[in-house]
Amino acid sequence: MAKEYTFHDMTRRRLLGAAGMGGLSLLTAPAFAQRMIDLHATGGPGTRPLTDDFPQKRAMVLQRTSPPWLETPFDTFDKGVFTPNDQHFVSWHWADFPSEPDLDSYRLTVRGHVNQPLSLTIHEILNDFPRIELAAVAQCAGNSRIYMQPRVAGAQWANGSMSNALWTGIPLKAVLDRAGVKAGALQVRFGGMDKVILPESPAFLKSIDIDHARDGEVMLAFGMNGEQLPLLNGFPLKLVVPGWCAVYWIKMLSDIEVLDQPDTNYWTARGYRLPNTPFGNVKPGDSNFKLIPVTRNVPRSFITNIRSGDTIKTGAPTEARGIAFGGDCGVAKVDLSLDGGKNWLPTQLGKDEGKYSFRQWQTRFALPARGDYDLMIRCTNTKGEAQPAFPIWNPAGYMSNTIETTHVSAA
Ligand SMILES: Nc1nc2c(c(=O)[nH]1)N[C@H]1C(S)=C(S)[C@@H](COP(=O)(O)O)O[C@H]1N2
Ligand SMILES: [Mo]
Repeated sequence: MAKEYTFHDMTRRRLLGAAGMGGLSLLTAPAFAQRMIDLHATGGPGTRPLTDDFPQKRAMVLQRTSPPWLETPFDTFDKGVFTPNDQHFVSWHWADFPSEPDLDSYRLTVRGHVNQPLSLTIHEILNDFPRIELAAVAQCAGNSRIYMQPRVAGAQWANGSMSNALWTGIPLKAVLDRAGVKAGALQVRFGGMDKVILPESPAFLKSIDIDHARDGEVMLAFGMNGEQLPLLNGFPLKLVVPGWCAVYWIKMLSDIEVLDQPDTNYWTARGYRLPNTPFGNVKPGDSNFKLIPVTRNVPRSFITNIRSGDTIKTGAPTEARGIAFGGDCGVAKVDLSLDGGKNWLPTQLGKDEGKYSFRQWQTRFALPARGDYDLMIRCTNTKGEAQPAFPIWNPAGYMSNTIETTHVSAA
C-alpha cells in the first residue's frame, strides 16, 4: 500500500526543507569539523571532508559547497539497497534555487505543442492523477570520474554520485494526455525552479523523445522512500526517468514543454556527450570519434563490505557482499573473481526490487594462501551486457562501468 501524500502533509512539513538553507549561500568554506574521508583515488587529491552542514542531510562527502555537490559515503551502500533520503547524493548546476519552495504559489506548467496548456497546483498533482511507484537508481553521468586516469575536468566524484530510492508519483503520460499532445510532437523539454547566475549562461533544461515521455514509467515524483523529497533532491517535484542517467531527472520541476522541433538548448544539444565507441572509451589525445548524448545507465557492481587494503584471514570462510544494477534493465548475474579476473564464481542475488533498482548480491569465499589478491566483481544484465575489464576513459569522464577491483591481502 503506497503511503498517502496529502497537500496538508507537504504544507505542514515544507519548512523542514528550509532549515539551514538561509545560511547556505553564505558558506564559502566548510565551517564544520574536518573529518576527512579517503576516496582511494590516485593522480590527484584523494581525500574530502565529511559534512553534516546541509539541511536534511547526514554526513556527506563534500565535493563542492555552492552549488552543492554532495556524495553518498560509500559505506551507506553496504546497509541496504535503498539509499536513505538523508544520504542520497546531491548535484546542482546553478546555485540559485529556492531555499523554501512556496507550495501555495507553485505551478507546474505544461505548454508548447499541446491542445490545452496546463498550470497544475500541487493539490491537483497529488489528487487528480493515478499514482505509480517504482524503485530506480539515480546515477550522475560523471559517477566515478575521479578514478579516470589521467584525471579529467568536472566534479571529482568517487563512487557515491549514485543512490537508489522507491519513487512515488504520477506518470508523465497522464499529464501529457490531459494536455493533449498534438500530432508532430518530437520531444518534451523539462525545466526546474533553479535559475542561472550569469544571464548569458544556459538555463538547465533537458529533453527526451515524445515516445519515451509517454512510456508510462517516466514519472513526476513527489515521494521518495515514503517521504517527501528532500529540498536538495528537488522538492516538491522531480522528474524520474527510470534506467536513464540522473542528468535527465529534473529537480524542482516546474515546466514541461512539448516540442515539435529537436531541442536546441545547450544542455540537450551540446552538453553531456560521450564518444560513440564501445563503452564510450577513447585514448587521451584521440579526436577521431563522434559524440553522442549520454542516455541510459549501464551495468555496474560493487563490493561493499571489503575495502582495498583490508587483510583477510588465510583459508577462513569470508563473506563478500555488495550491490549491482543492470542499467536500463535488470541484473541477470553477478560474479566474483579472486584472481584478478581469470576465474569467476557465481554469487547469490538478493530480493528483486524491480529492474531499475540496486540488487544485493552475496557469497562466501576463502583465500587459499598468504599473499596479495585482486578481488573483482562483475555484473551481467538481462540484456547480456557485462561490465568491461579494461579501464574506461573519455574527456568528460562519463559512464564509467569498468569492473571494480579490490586489493586485499591474505595473512
Ligand atoms: N533543476 C535541476 N535539476 C537537475 C540538475 C540541476 O542542476 N537542476 N542537475 C541534474 C544532474 S546532472 C544530476 S546528477 C541530478 C542530481 O540529483 P540529486 O541532487 O537529487 O541527486 O539532478 C539533475 N537534475
Ligand atoms: Mo549529474
